[in-house]
This record gives sequence, C-alpha cells and structure tokens, in this order.
Amino acid sequence: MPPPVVLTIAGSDPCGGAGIQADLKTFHQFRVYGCAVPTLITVQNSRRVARVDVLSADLVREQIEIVLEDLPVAAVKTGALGSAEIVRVVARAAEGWNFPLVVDPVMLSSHGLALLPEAAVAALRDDLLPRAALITPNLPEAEALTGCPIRHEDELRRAAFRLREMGAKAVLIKGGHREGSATDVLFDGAEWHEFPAPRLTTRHTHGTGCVYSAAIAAGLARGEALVEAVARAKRFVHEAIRTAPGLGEGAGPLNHFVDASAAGPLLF
Ligand code: PXL
Repeated sequence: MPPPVVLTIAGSDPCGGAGIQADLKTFHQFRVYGCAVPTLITVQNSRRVARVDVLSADLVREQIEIVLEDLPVAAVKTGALGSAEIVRVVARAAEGWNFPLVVDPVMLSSHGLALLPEAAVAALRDDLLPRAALITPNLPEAEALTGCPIRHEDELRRAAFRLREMGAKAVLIKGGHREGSATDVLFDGAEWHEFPAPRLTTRHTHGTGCVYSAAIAAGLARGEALVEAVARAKRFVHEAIRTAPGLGEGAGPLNHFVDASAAGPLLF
C-alpha cells in the first residue's frame, strides 16, 4: 500500500524552521508522503526576515494542478499564501476537492512581517474559509478574521462560533498567545473540545503553527477523526517545543524529530 499523500501550499523558510520545510519534516514523522507547493520565498533566519517575494498566482495554480493530476492527495494544508490572488486560486481549486483542507491563516512572520497583506484577509475569510474542514487561527488571526477582540474565554468561544458561521467546518483557536496555560479550543459545530498544555517558556517557537497544522493534516490523511488528529498533533507540537534543539541566535526551530507515535501508536 502506498502511504497517504499530503500537500502543503505555503511559504518557504530557507532555515527550515517554518513553512513548507517544517511541513515536509512533520509529514515525514507522521509517515505520510509530503508534497509542497511554495507560494512565497522568505529570506530569513532565526534573527530577522530580510525579504519576502510572493510568487505569481498562476505559478501556484499550475503547481497545484500538476501535483493533483498525478498523485492521490488525501489532505491539503495551507500556510502563508502571500496575496489575495493566491488565496483565490487555492479557493477555486478547493471547490472540487473531496479530501480535507486545513487552513492555517498565517498573517505575520515570527518577526512581524506580513505574509498575507491586510487586503487579502477578506479573500481568505470570504473565499477560502468556506472550503476549510478546519481553520487553525491563533488569537490575533481569529481577531483579524472576525473583527472582534478576544480578551477572555467567552469572546474566544464567540469567535470560534462566528468562524464556523462564516463557513469553516471546524475551528481550532490556538492558545499560544493567551495568558496562562496554552489551551487550544476546538469547535466542530456540535461539540467543544479543549486541548490543554502547560505553557513552555522558550524563545524557540518559530514554525509552531506550521508544524501543528501539518501534523493535523497528516492525521486526517491517515484517516483519524478530527478530535483524534488534533489531540495527537497537540502532543507532538508540545513535545517539539519542549525539546527544541536551540539552533539559531534568535527564535529558533522546534525539534522536528519528535516521535509521532509517542501519543499512541501509528497503526500503519
Ligand atoms: O509561522 C508562520 C510562518 C509561516 N510560514 C513561513 C514563515 C512563518 C514565520 O516566520 O516564515 C514561511
């Protein structure tokens, strides 16, 4: 049996901590076959982002088409998309997909540079969100998408509810930017699930969201139910932060070598 195939559509980080490089390494740990369509090229290291060049929407569309023409893709995740045109290309392609799409609505790089211009947030909300099996915003991204501040638990749950109303099948709001514990909240329209984790004090969190959403997409491609996939991915990413290798002078990468089966055996 060939392994499940997962495609990431995201930015490139030449240091390998975030973006398509982190996604591919995560896919590998989950024993799924990873493919990657870059949307933009960052020139960055753990200390700074020097440049971001966004590819043409046509080039992204053709890459997606040629992968899907040949490989039995079982799940897609998106990361940094770079422009409203690219968001729309992905949304149009996704109309025909009968496999899950995980949307990580990346807006800023770890150093605060835009990886999605503000003008493209509306396209993400209106065109791509309705195609998502799951959207995985952090707090600031959930605020930008809903236009509502999130100061406490009530407002966080209201934001998740609204993102569902906007068309995402399920919403995972990540707690990394919250005060206190790093608890994530999942709403699938029927039930609420909490994924608690103690907060880790470290500067090495570059690419956390990328690894998390890639791990969820890999789980879905393997046939796991959403709650199961998120639970495994959360354990994976927590462990990857906890054991970060300490590479780089600034915000360094996670430990991409974490054993995905530590959160229960991978059955194939
Ligand atoms: O973690 C967000 C992110 C996504 N994609 C790329 C990035 C970053 C953060 O810096 O560089 C390419």
